[in-house]
Amino acid sequence: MSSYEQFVIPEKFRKPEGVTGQVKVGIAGGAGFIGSHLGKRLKAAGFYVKVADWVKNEFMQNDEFCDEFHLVDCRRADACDILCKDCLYVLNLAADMGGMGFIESNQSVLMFNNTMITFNVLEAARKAGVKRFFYASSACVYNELVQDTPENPGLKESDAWPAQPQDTYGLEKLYAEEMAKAYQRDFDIQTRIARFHNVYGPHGTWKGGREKAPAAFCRKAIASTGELEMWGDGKQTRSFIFIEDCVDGVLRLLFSDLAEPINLGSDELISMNDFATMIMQFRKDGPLPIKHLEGPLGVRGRNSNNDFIKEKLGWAPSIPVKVGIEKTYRWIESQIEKEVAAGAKMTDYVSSKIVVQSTESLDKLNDAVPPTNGAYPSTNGKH
Ligand code: NAD
Ligand code: GDC
Repeated sequence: MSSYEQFVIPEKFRKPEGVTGQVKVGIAGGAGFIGSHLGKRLKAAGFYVKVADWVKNEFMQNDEFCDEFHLVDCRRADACDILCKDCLYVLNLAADMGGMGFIESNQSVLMFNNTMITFNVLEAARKAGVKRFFYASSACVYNELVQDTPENPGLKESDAWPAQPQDTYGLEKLYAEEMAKAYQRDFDIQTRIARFHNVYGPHGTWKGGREKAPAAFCRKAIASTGELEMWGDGKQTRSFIFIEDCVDGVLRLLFSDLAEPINLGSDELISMNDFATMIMQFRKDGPLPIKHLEGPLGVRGRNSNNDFIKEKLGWAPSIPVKVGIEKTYRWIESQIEKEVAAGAKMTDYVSSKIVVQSTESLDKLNDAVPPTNGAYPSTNGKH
């Protein structure tokens, strides 16, 4: 089955017996990249979408992806109660997250923040009587020892245990998976867990340090002139899933019977050198030489094994990376054009930053408003 055939949510979930009016769905982190795409899709399917996030979406008005927006901090139980009230389904997409320029240099703060979010959203969902719960896990849960060569044959779901994730980001995700599984065993709540493998597409973070390789390479390919900078020797490998496949997969999983964590990733393995060269084909004057720099590298090779998702859902992501990355490139090009017209310089975009850890978000835990000065750089200070 092609991923271009969008999943249609079965009527029994859109119009369940005994529910009058629109079914309410809550999305924690719903102003973020994946959350806002999901909100848009759920709204179009007829759901009433509630979003809780501590920032506003940078690229869309609230009414494009939700019916109700709560500017709140999901590390707080009271904020999660507001989100989950009257919802039949809740999706937790909130996390203090980013690519290699963020997760390796922010280990303590992100672990505290994400643990608080994990606890509070799930417990608020139980208290509110939510029936189905989705948790956004990550390929970062996998044991680093099975990712130490570029020729990764594909991580199977069982490779997560025995556990040795590389960073605290992955360890927290693994713990959160176990918490969601325990809630399902013990309480009247169905939990669904997907391990995302590097999701990319329009509206994703593309600058500031939290962006991942797809957006970073597009941005650099557009702005660079002599050489394109890259962390590492470029022989490290990954697979990348386009946002449309990701949204489709989340909905297929949420409304399925599959209660075990599954991979939601592409199995199209590519080296960073080949990926950057593919992206540079979109430049008017062709590819540039690559300049290899020291930087945070992550694992040596990571790929998704999709046997389990094919067996259980009869579907797997299939949008070729070349197709998705061109759409992403054109979108980033339009963002850069806008910023340059407003006074930015092309040279601002040729290097990637590493986000330095700050305790600002910890110090503001009990404040009514989220931190504003760069603890969450993707907002550009807008709240
Ligand atoms: P994102 O940063 O665009 O979205 C996360 C959202 O969570 C942001 O809007 C952010 O403001 C919000 N958030 C963070 N802390 C919050 C808090 N305390 N209270 C309220 N809102 C808060 O990232 P994304 O790419 O959309 O990722 C969504 C989820 O998927 C995250 O859980 C992430 O860890 C997971 N994931 C993403 C990828 C990927 O490649 N994008 C890969 C693996 C896992
Ligand atoms: O950041 P990322 O896409 O995350 O990096 C992929 C590879 O690209 C790394 O080896 C990195 O060093 C290299 N790279 C080279 N230049 C650059 O300018 C750059 N920016 C970035 N970001 N990378 C560059 C991610 C996690 C996510 C998420 C997914 C799940 O790890 O960071 O939070 O959970 O995994 O798959 P990646 O794929 O290592």
